[in-house]
Amino acid sequence: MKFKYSLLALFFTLCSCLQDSQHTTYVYKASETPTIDGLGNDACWSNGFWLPLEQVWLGESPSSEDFTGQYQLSWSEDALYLLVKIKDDVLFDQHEDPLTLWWDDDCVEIFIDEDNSHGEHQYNHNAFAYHVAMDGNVVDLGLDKKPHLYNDHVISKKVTTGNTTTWELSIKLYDDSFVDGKENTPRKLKSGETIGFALAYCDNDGSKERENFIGSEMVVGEDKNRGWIDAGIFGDLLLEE
Ligand SMILES: [Ca+2]
Ligand SMILES: [Ca+2]
Ligand SMILES: [Ca+2]
Ligand SMILES: [Ca+2]
Repeated sequence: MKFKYSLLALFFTLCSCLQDSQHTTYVYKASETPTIDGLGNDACWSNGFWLPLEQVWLGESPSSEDFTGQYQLSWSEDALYLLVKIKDDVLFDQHEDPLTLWWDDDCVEIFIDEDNSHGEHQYNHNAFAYHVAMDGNVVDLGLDKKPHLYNDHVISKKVTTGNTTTWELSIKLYDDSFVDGKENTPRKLKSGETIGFALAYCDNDGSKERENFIGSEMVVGEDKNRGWIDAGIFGDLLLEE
């Protein structure tokens, strides 16, 4: 009987290990604040250390002509910096209104849980899921369950050459005391802290709905489109000097 319980305990330990499989990324402080111009030629991007954006969250696995993605991260006291290089054969922005079906247009999606608390964040600000549209609008859901623009949270510029678009972004961190429609102060970033983070790209090349959703994190289980609800699937960013 005791053996049976030990096996059961082992099973649940393995399950929790699998659920807790988020990877840790060390992110180094920028010696100089990068200029957000989509060029990616700042000192903080010069080490060439690219991370893959390759986990299929929705749709079939895309061909290399259809989609490839990689990214770099850096930080300062004031913001997290992100350089994203996306190869996408067709850039598609079908909904001009940023608050209409924003996830069905080509967009970069940035998930931030500033205190890495994990947990549910669908209609609260325990974490944010910023959809950065082709025109730079930034959308997430508010406490009223409606989409809002958070354009001052994420500043972005992108440059497209052929099939490749380089997005350069700076992201301010707001904690869970954030109130929609009120004045809120972003918090400072500091060395040694851990931030919950994931990145994704919604790829649509002309369909009614997005064709692929490719994320940075491996999500266990059948339903991999959980980042907009569950901060537990995010990875860990460890900020270093
Ligand atoms: Ca730059
Ligand atoms: Ca594509
Ligand atoms: Ca949180
Ligand atoms: Ca596309």
